[in-house]
Amino acid sequence: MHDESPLPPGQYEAKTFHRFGLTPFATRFPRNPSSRSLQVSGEVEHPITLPDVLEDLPTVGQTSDFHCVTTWSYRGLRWEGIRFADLFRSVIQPRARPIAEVQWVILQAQDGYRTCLPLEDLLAPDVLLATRLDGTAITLEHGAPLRLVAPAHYGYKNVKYLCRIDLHEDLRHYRPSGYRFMDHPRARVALEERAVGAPGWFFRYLYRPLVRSTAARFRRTLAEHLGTADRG
Ligand SMILES: Nc1nc2c(c(=O)[nH]1)N[C@H]1C(S)=C(S)[C@@H](COP(=O)(O)O)O[C@H]1N2
Ligand SMILES: [Mo]
Repeated sequence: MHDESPLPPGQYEAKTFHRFGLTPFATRFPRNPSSRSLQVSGEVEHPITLPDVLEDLPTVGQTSDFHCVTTWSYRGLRWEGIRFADLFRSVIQPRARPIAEVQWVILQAQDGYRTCLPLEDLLAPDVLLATRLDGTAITLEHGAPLRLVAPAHYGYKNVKYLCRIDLHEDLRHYRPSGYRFMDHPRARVALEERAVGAPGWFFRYLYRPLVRSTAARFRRTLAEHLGTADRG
C-alpha cells in the first residue's frame, strides 16, 4: 500500500533507491563483502571483534523510509536484521564493558567511510544492523554485508559496509569523511539537521542540484566494479 503520510521538511519522493554518497566513495567498495564481523573499540575495557554480529540475537523486520540529505527520499524499504539496542545491551555492554561516560559512537565502514551518532540515538528501537532488504540479502549497492539503518537520521548516518564502532565520551578524536560542515553530529531528519553553520533549508538548495550527476556516477562505478556495461 502506498504511504500517503507527508515527507519530512524539504524532501521529495524519488522513484529509484539510488546508490549514493560522497563522490570519492563512488569507487570504493568493501574488502570483504561476505563478512558480518564487527570490531568494537574506543573507551572500553576490552576491545572485541565479533565474528558474526547476528549470532544469538533475534532477527527483526521493519519497513521504513530513507532520507538522503540531498533531499531525495525513498519510501517503504523492508529491512531485516538485528536491533542495535539488542547488540549493545546483550553483547557490547557485558563483553566490551564501555566506560560509564560513553556518549558517542564513531561508525566506520570497509570502504573507509566514517561518521558518528550519539549512543542514545543508536539505541532507538528503529535502528538496525541490516543484512536483508526487500526479502533478499542486501546487495553491494546498498551496503552488504552489514548496513546500519537509522530512519530518523539522514542517509549519511546510515553506514554501508559497517565493520567497526568506537565508543567515546566526546568527539575530540573524531574526523568525519567529508567536509566538517557536512557532518551534523546528529542529523535528525525531522529537525532538518542537514549540516552545520546554516539553517537546514539552506542546504536543500546547495545539495539538490547535485543529485542527478552523483546518482549517475555511483551507478556507473558500480557497473564497472561488477564488470557489467552500463549505458543508462
Ligand atoms: N560506507 C558508506 N556508507 C555510506 C555512504 C558511503 O559512501 N559509504 N554514503 C552515505 C550516504 S550520503 C547515503 S545517502 C547513503 C546511500 O545509501 P544507498 O547507496 O544504499 O542508497 O549511504 C550512506 N552510507
Ligand atoms: Mo546522502
